[in-house]
Amino acid sequence: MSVHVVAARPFAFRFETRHTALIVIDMQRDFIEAGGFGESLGNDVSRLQAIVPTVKSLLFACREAGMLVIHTREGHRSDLADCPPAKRDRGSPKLRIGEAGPMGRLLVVGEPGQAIVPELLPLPGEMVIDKPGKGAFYATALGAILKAHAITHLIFAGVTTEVCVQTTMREANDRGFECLLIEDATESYFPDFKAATIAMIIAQGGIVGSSAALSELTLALSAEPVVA
Ligand code: TIU
Repeated sequence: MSVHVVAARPFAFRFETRHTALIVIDMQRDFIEAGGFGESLGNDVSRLQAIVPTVKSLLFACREAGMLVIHTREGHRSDLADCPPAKRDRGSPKLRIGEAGPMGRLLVVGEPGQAIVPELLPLPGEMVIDKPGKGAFYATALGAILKAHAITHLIFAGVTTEVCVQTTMREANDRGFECLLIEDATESYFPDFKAATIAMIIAQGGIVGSSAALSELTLALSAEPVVA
């Protein structure tokens, strides 16, 4: 076994690249650009735009290391059959899921706003998982795909930290995956919520997993793997 060791908090993340996948959550125009779903909820999307270069560097590092890369996109069928009224009708957004905005129908699969931002487009062969919920395991093939690739370790990035990223990380935790959050490659519309999410993940001895900066991951990948 050749193992890389990331100096993460609260414990080191030890992983083999062939059993590890990068999961980039929902880096979609609908959350990151003006006129999308995120803005319709009253959020300032510029906070999320700021992490795009870091996520790009993370993608580059994981691709170079030969790791499996999976992208997720939140989105619903065009007939909204998989969008429960409890999700669509809550709050008082400017536009609701399925209504037309400047980037097409909000959070509908295949609409321009549901696409991943151009800077982070998947490479040919990289998997894209459309998910109707916050967690990427719910109502998707993610679990089966990870099993088929013998993946045991997951590295997480994307948006938003306390909603889809944390939900997916918790789902993964319950399914037995070792999880690492790259804290400068995730963001929230609410800085306090991002900080609280990282604190929650790493508290109690790493109750959901561990957390590290991208620089700590790239350092681990550039070092000779430890033979264990
Ligand atoms: N609103 C919010 O913070 N997030 C979402 O609705 N979805 C994701 O986090 N992807």
